[in-house]
Amino acid sequence: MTALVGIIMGSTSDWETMRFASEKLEQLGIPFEVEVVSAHRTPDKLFAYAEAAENKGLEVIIAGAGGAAHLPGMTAAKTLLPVLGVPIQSKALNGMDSLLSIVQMPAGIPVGTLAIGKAGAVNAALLAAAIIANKHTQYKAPLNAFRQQQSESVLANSDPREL
Ligand code: RP5
Repeated sequence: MTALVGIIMGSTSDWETMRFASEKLEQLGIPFEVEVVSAHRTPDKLFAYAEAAENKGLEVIIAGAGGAAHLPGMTAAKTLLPVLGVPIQSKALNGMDSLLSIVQMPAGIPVGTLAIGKAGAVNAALLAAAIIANKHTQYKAPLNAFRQQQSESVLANSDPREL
């Protein structure tokens, strides 16, 4: 099945966060691909990836990076596909560096920036799914089922002392 979502990240060390995006897309049955692409260490690969993305069938790119996190912004600069940025929780500055370098894009090249860390990775997958479900409506049912299951689980555990 052709991948609809591309999950890219600046380093293999980002996988411990980005795997949550991959797990969520898998749960929803949305085809995706995963690749390490570094804005700084492999800049030519980044350009090639972003330029080829649309033609190979990708519809959304999720880009996770930490520190001087230029991957989402540079990817967005080289493709018209929507790019969702996930700031990795860096060790030195706890992800504030990642967040600010992803979110503060200049007007003209948008990156949809999610929360730092796991929540951002999960929500990037859910947002990608919502975007894709506008055209591929078969993905609305799993998205709805996820929301319903999430509500039921919260309602079923309303007394935290019982956990
Ligand atoms: C960024 O530098 C990566 O996205 C990663 O979050 C960070 C550190 O990379 P490693 O030194 O762990 O490879 O480019």
